[in-house]
Amino acid sequence: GSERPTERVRVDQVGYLPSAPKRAVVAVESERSAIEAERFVVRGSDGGTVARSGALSDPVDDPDAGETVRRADFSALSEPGEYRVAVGRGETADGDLRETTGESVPFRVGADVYEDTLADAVRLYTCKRSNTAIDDPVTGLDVPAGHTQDAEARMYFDDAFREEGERLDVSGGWYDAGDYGKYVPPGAVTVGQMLLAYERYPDAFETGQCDLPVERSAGETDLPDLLAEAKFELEWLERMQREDGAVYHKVAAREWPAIDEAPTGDDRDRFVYGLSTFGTAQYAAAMAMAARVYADDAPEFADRALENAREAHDYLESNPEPEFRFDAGQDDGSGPYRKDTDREERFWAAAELLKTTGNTRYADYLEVRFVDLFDAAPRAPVWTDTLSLGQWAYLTADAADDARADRLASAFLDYADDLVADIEAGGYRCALGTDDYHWASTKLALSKGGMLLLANAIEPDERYVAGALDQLHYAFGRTPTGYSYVTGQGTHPPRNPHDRLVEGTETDIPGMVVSGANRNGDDERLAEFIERTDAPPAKCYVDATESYSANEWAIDYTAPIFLLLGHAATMGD
Ligand code: 9MR
Repeated sequence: GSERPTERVRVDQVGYLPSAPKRAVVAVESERSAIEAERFVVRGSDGGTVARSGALSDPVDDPDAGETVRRADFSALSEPGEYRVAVGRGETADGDLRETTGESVPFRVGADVYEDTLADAVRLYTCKRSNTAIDDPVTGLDVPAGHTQDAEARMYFDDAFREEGERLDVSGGWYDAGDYGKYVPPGAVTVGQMLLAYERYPDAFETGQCDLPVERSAGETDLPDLLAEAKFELEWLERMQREDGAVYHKVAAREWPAIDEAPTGDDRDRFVYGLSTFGTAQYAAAMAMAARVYADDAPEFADRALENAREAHDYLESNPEPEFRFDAGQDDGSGPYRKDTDREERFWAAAELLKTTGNTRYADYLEVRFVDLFDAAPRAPVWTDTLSLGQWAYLTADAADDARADRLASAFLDYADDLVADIEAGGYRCALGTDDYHWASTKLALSKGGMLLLANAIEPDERYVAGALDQLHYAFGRTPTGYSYVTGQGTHPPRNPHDRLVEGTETDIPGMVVSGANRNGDDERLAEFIERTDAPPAKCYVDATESYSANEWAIDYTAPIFLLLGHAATMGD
């Protein structure tokens, strides 16, 4: 691992928008030490001029961080530039501190502060295209197409249509994470979150905004980069659909490649495994969204996507019981992504189809099968639970029942009000509760932030927007560890992500959101750290390659960032 950050004043290491609230957090007391700090100053990063100063807030206990913190509020600073926040005591004649006891890393204020991050996040997926030659001048990534064996992957088992051992072309799609597996649930949810961000903030996502390191195929050339990238995954998802509409679960080998194996070095046989109704439903939802989003720019593709969604939904209607088709040995070289219920996903699928087609048969299906879910409290979407994506689709559908849509809208506002209260009570303004510091906690914080923006679309409220931006600030380094949890962003990003492509090609790929603080220590390296340091939940993090439960990235960890960065782009205008 790398040296842990030592600054006691934590800021968003990327920066702040001129018009947005700006806060730094200083740990005045923690498990190991205390510092005296009453005032803050914001200095130009040249070290000289004082741009802003003031009193720190009263101390707040943040038990998840094991700290007492005070906050510096410098929201009124809107002049673009590079700054640091310093804290300490006393006041000199020119308004500076008499004694400085702590200082932040430098950060920027500017309308464009997150532009590069957004470009990094989009092109990251391109770099992660499987079976694709990538020659990228930006990252230096230069890999021939790996896993060409995906063009003739073997069916592991499928009693309905194919024989064991039969071949299927499942090339394309992104590698899931630090491994080379390709899985339907996180793939469909990631695409869903990208398309949702695009639908909310179409102007934030442009054609040519990130200089993609691949030749665009015909039909992709006029698409905004984000949509070109999502389409690449959607085309892989299509290949995973069976003739009867059901969707296979994943593509992987029977053993894990070593951590430093480059894609071309891994010539293990690849298999198509499993099938699930929850994954089939997530597929149907993503395809139904694609039918709307691509209708103008890629109409043929949009029509096909709708057909795919309908067929998947027909399968679900004729197979009402949840099914997770598991064959012995299928998890030997890949993650399980297992879920044994599928109600939230069926809800999402039918709601997206209703929104896209206006056909009330989908509304009827929801009424008959899932009426209780109209009144279930919204929850931040993740691959294990996409209910709120369905609720959002329903409440924004023209064909929705007005009374139900209104009730759902107020449920989103209730969710947002509760979350804002939690955010305001915590020292770091992080949306995570004590139990949320588990595997992929950063993703959850971002996803919760996105829920606030959906609420804001229902009823604009600056507290919602501020709370959403606070989750970006967390991801970009205003954290109890002092780390940014996104590669390439800020002064202290993860430098040793658990990632085979990075490790095997010795490149750095910016824009990867890593799992982050994980109190459960689900790998040996992290467990040892927690045991040795007795770290509080929000500090259970190591920047170490071996730690796959704290420092791995995944397609669905970065996905919720697009909604947040999309909104931020509209504020920078
Ligand atoms: O992101 C997944 C997390 O929610 C689960 O708790 C964890 C254990 O099953 O798996 C994570 O997903 C991994 C997947 O199974 C395989 N590819 C890497 C993913 C990120 O660690």
